[in-house]
Amino acid sequence: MAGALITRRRALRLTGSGLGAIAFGGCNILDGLSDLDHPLRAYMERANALTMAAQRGLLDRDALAQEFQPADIRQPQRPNGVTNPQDADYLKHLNAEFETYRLEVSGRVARPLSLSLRALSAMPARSQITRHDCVEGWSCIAQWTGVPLATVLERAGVLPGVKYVLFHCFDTIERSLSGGVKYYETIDLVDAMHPQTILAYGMNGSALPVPNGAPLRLRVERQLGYKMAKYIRAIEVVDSFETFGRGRGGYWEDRGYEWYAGI
Ligand SMILES: Nc1nc2c(c(=O)[nH]1)N[C@H]1C(S)=C(S)[C@@H](COP(=O)(O)O)O[C@H]1N2
Ligand SMILES: [Mo]
Repeated sequence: MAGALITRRRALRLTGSGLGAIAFGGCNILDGLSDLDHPLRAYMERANALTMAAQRGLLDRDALAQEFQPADIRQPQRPNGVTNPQDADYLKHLNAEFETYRLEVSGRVARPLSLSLRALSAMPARSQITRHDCVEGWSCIAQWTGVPLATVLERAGVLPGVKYVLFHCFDTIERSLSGGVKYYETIDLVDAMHPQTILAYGMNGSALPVPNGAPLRLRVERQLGYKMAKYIRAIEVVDSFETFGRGRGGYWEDRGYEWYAGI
């Protein structure tokens, strides 16, 4: 997979420099445009810059996050945000050692799913040692093991044209008289299908601990920590996230953070 990505990167980069050569390397069609101030030339330069920018955008979204070695894991993953959900449905599953847990997959899919942890761990697994960057300014390297989100979405059969994957979490992050706000997050299909985007049930060789999101948490390695929903209850494939929460695509996004938290 990495090989294919690299080949694609190289192909795109070559295409980019090829365009540059045509536009600025004295190609015939530009012979009459040697005047640097010619408006058509300025237009073409701008068009080329746009093409390059679009390609870079593509490259950035497809590229793999850096992976590390076991020796790089120097400290436990620092728990952050909610670390001990007290929600009744969560506690029920926790007390049953998550035997009763089912990941619900619904929304714009051909086949809604209800997957036990056993079913999830019977699917092809991926492990990766990556760095978690929190917006608060700390990082931790840990090993994450889980099932690629792409595998689950392929099993559910995402309908054509859908844009986002919404993660509903068990934990109430903010309490209020009306019952409180539960954590939620969204990512787009590009990140959802990325090979390093996994639903993790393992961390540093053990079952995912409760403070880090047991039984299931998202890893979306090209973005900041707040995108990585812990305590995932359900996944919903949606065309828009405007009707959820305050409409910005996540608990923290609703409070001013960027929706795309690229690193
Ligand atoms: N459900 C849920 N997911 C969450 C949070 C949370 O409070 N609740 N906090 C987020 C933030 S800000 C970070 S940095 C990471 C923390 O993951 P960790 O506890 O494994 O370090 O989880 C993210 N996902
Ligand atoms: Mo964070």
